[in-house]
Amino acid sequence: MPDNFSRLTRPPGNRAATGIVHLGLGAFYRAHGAIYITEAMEKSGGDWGIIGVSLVRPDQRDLLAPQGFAYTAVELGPDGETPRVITVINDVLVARENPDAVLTAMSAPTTRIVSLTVTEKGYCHEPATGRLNAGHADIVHDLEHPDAPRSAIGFLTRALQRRRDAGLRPFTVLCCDNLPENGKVVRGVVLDFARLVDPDLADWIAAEGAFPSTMVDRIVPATKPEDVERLAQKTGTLDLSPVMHEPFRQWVVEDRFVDGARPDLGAVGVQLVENVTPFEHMKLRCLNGTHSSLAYLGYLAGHETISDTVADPVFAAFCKQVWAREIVPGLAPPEGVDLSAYTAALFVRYSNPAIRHRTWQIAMDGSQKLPQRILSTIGENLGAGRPIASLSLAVAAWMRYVGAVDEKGESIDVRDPLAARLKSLSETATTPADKVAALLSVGDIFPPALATNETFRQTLVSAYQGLIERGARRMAEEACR
Ligand code: CS2
Repeated sequence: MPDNFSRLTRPPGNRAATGIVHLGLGAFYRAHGAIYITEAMEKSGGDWGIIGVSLVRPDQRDLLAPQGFAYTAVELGPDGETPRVITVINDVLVARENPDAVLTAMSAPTTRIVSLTVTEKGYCHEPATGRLNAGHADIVHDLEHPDAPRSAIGFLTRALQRRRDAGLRPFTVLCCDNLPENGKVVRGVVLDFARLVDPDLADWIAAEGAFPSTMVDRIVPATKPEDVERLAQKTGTLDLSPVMHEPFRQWVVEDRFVDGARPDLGAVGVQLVENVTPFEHMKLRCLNGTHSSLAYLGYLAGHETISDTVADPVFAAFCKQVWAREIVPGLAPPEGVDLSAYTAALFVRYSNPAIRHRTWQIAMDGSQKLPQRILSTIGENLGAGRPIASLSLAVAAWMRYVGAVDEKGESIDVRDPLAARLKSLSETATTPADKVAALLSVGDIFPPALATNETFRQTLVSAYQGLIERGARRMAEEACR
């Protein structure tokens, strides 16, 4: 690590008062929402400074505090890198260390929005149904310890309760995770949870709260030590927690905020709409659906990143034909959007060699991602008589991946809340047909109609068999015929 540079510090200047508490201060939010908010205040003012919250680990706070919570967002463009210092974060709290400080910030009268990027698994819901998983260890804990919650859902509900008890208006809950109808999902789990605590509270939240759905898009690969080093060489200043992102960005938000209180998002390119669902479907299925497909197949074929995977002509052709044959035909595009132009632009984004987005990173948490990214498309295609072979190959590749041994016989570091269960299901079964049947029985992932569909099962078995006998690359090639 470079040590001959001075550390980045917050540049002097006005600091906006806090109006937003953000749960889950990962690289994605710092490279997306935080930049839009910065620009909205530059354009139109407002007190929308952000208190970031890390739910568990202190790392982000420890890296950002000595920098006055300033950090660099580096745009990785075709013509090089453009760094920009972002100063919209006023403080970072670590919920596990001091849950009361987080609840206090969320309950402050000046806090009007609580936004979230806590990843798919952070909603403690059942991915197949979208309802609260009341048996989730963190939910059980939070019901017993309401003033020291662990889950985002426990924090949201307790803070809303404190606000109601203090006679304050609720904050708007702004979900920025890749879930379909993400506002509805978070509203549903908060109401399920609140009902277990106090039915009147649930009624108040249902009547007064706002949970607009959003579609978020920007490719943000994890920052690597060499990125930190390169940035320091370029700027002469050491930032230990920069974020790296592609030039493209999109944020589509339903314009339903409590009392209309929000930054001037429309002034900086955020699309404020009535209904975000068509945008979410398009993005989750076209982008995230192929991202996950390329992640499992590409990883098994030995490719380190998405750009490496699509530089391989077999996977480039595979990706394009999945869009054309299996994803786009079932989509109702948002008004004015040409889906073939949209997917062509996605392909250019995937190909950006400056973005070293690892297949292993995208492969994480597949149990939480498959339903909305891939399985919903397969289910609809089956109903409509459209093909499912290539997306089923991607599901079979996920099944092979969670068995935790790659094509060379080396072990895979599978990160997934269900990793242990999936591995043991896969190991206990012997034949491909048994492995497929065992994994299809995981009801948190596969809805019953899909798990019992004979066409789907048979397609998976032959894809799984093919992956073992001929490997991912050959199978992707055959899928294009
Ligand atoms: C990726 C997403 O890691 C993943 O699962 O598919 O983070 C993807 O890069 C973003 O959704 C792009 O907007």
